[in-house]
Amino acid sequence: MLTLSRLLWAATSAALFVALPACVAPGADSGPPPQAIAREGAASGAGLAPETPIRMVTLVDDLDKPWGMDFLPDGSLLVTEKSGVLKRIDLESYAVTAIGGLPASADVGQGGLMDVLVHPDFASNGWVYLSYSVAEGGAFSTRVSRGRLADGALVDVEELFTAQPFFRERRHFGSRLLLDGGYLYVTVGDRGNRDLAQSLETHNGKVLRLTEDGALPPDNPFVGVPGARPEIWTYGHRNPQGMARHPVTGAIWVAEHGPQGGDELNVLRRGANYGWPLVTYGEEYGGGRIGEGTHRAGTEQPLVYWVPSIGTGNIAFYDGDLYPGWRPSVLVSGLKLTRISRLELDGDGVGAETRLLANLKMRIRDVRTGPDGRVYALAAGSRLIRLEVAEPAPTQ
Ligand SMILES: [Ca+2]
Repeated sequence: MLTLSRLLWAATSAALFVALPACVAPGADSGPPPQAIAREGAASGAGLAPETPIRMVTLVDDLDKPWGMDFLPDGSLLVTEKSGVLKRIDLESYAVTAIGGLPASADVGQGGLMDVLVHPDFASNGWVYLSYSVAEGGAFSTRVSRGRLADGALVDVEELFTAQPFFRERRHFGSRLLLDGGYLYVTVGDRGNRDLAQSLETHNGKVLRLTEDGALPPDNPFVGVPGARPEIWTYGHRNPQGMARHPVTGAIWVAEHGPQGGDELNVLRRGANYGWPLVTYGEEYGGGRIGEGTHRAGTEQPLVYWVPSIGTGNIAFYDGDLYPGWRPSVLVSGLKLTRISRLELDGDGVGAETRLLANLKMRIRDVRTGPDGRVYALAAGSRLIRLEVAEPAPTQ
């Protein structure tokens, strides 16, 4: 991964991007130093091939704080709005209709109606999964329910999971959903109680694994461990809000928000500890060390971390051929350094990074590859956008 061009590229800019080797063994406490350190360059970064010009097309511009989206088999799109509304967008006419029958969610702080996930067998079973915040006695938590979408409304709605315990804090709900191999993966943030990310007694700061019906898989790593929540798949996360399955390796990759600096991209390994708050590449807001550094025995190193933070939203893999010059990549949306970060896949890890849409100053919450092979994103708190190849200006 280390190339001269990357080192030259490193000479030019602002945000630090570090790719760590993908082969760090579970529990490794002192891996080799980062293989590549690149400062994200201006477009003129030395030695880099010119990036394919990409333009952004706004398809819908009046959404109300859209948070998550997923495609239906007919090519239309379901989009959540934080206030508790689920909308269906026809991607031919761009007509927007609200879906009825939603469970009540609590629009508080960073919480609300968050992710939506369409079952891979939706055509036969109709299941749509939702994650959202719920209130109970002035405290809040993250819940996952599903319902069948029929005639513009959810029916047969059932609660599958509620993270425990509830807290009055209104942040770090996590809430990204993924179905893979019949299992439902759910991210839950630390809820602002960072030490709980290291406690197996709560669901906070964890990635959880359930069956797609919400039951407990008997082969989860902490089943039978006294005091441990058996839904836990991995722990030591801060606020994971991006999750996708690698199309080649099948591994699940998760992006999580760091504190000040230290956003991470992690590759999930069953039962592993991702370190928060014992180890981090970030620091306290306003400065100040957190934990004991960047490495610790028994904790996983991130595949990638960002200093300063880009404010990671969702992630999506891309291995299509619609965008000339793109190699298979993972796309990471940014809420703070407003852009989409495209990291080329390199074996089990990543190579060069390219920033997309960085000049537009829009927060990007979710990014997905559509069934048409094009990249869609939720941007600027109101827009559904699509990335298209910019045609060269006609010459006279
Ligand atoms: Ca970590």
